[in-house]
Amino acid sequence: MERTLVLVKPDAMQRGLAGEILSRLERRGLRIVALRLFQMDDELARRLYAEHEGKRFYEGLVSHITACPIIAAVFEGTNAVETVRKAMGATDPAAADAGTIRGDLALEIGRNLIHGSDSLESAKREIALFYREDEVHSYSRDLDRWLFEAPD
Ligand code: 3AN
Repeated sequence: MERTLVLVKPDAMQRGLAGEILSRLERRGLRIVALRLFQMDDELARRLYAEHEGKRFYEGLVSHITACPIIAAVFEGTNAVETVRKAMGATDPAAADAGTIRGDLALEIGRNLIHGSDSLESAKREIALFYREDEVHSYSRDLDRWLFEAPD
């Protein structure tokens, strides 16, 4: 079982797409183990996007992600990191496949609706930016045995 961080970004919140985005991931079978609505401050945004510091789109990225409340969620499941990345689609929605969140619902790279951790290592770092360990829940659902061959 893997865990991954998902952010429903300000453009998605403003467009009323939070439910749709969370629902797509939940219907895939992933389990929500943490969820919160809150507004990121400048410092947290800069920590989250540290790898992009200095790039020409960096300041725009920071001001966009802090523009209004967002949803930070942790999803858990088999191959959660890769599964969420595939469901998101390519970073640039223009290149994202139909059937993906970005390919179906977005047009531009700076308005691409969703963030998902890009590796297990990033997921661990990013989850820790948003949640204490005891805020990420461990639980099972009755249907898990119909989704996971080895639920525990
Ligand atoms: P992803 O969100 O697919 O993991 P990253 O981590 O490379 O993509 O980029 C983080 C965010 O930075 C993207 N979601 C996008 O909003 C923004 N971004 C990345 N590359 C560009 C770019 N070339 N121009 C504008 N914004 C970009």
